[in-house]
Amino acid sequence: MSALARQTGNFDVEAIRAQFPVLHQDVHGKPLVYLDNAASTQKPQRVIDAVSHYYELDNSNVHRGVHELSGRATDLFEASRETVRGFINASSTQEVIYTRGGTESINLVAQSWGRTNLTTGDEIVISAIEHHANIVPWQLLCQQTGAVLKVARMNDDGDVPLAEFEKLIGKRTRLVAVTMVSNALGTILPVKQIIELAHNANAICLVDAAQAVAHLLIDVQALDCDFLAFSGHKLYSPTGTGVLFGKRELLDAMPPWQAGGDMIETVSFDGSTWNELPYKFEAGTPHISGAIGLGEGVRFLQEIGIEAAAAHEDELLTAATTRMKKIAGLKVVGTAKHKASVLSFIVDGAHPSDIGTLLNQLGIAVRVGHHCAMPVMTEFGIPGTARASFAVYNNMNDVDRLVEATERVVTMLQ
Ligand code: 7TS
Repeated sequence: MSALARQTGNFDVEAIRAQFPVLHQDVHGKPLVYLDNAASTQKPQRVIDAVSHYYELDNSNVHRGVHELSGRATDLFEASRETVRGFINASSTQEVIYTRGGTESINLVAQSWGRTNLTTGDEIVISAIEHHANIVPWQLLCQQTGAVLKVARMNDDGDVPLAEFEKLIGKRTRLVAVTMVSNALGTILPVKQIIELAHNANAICLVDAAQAVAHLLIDVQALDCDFLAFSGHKLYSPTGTGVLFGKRELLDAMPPWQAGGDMIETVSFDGSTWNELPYKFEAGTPHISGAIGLGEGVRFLQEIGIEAAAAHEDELLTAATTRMKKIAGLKVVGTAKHKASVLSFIVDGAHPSDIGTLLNQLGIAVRVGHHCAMPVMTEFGIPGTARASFAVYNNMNDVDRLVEATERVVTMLQ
């Protein structure tokens, strides 16, 4: 029995691959190796089917109709919310708000909670390895409120030691906003301890789980996070979908941030009152087919088991890292002890975009550039990296192809 089979029971990567139609195609005459999963994962047939089934048979607006189709659409839409609730172990579906994605979830908190609660001199603490989506909304909020942004520094491994947060979190801290997994480096941050530090200082904590949600078990009650944000499209689900989890007492006290249909209880020209949670934060017709697809994407991953998926991805990441490090002139960027899914690298004398372009010619999809984490690149003094990132359907053949192709590309570029 292989090490993987021992670890993960009956995990069968080939059976999983078979569920992803997009993987079975040639690119530039070579079978596609898709390693751009940190940007967006592919979708299994059952997610595609759930979306088309809705359009073929149930298409209608939600929450508004007494007719059959609207009832079915609403049931499917709300069943997905319940699936997501269970997946992150929120205590109620009222704490699960549908958004357009992780970016929108973070902006919602910045604009609704932030503008209501922050004032001049209050501090927001983030880490040096955040995606722009967990930097720029706080910069805007600081401009709007006079709050101050503090950044916990990273070390040469691309890790952010807890001591860096301890240094910064204090009396003036009102919010700590951190990623659970860095998209550029793969670093896993100890969010549970960071949340504890925030709470000890009477601050709240938002976790950006965009990169974590497909790779790490998330239990919002065990973590005790106040907000948690993620996107559906990195979770085997449609683009344009996302979730904001928020603790009920916080959400209850927050004003709506977008206004229109569905989010109201009553409207008159003298004023309006708000709908109950989560609808207070879901103005307008939502992405119904997307939410239905999101529920199916979550069920897909739940059936595999996130621990089994993570063990498989770790095995691929470890094998790929060990072998890539042996290529002369290649340097892995991001060498933290705890990592998930992401292998970022640079090659002496070669620009990352040339590496990506040549790998593409060999049928291999990786991402190149700053990965919307420009401060990370600045800190390392590099323009960007080439980034391979693994999902549950990648296999050892993908690792072999990546390593062989990179060896070839490096020879060509040096
Ligand atoms: N936070 C992290 C850690 C991310 O990796 C991303 C997207 C976001 C937030 C924003 O998610 P969105 O779905 O709203 O765009 N990261 C990437 C990436 O690494 N390559 O493309 C998108």
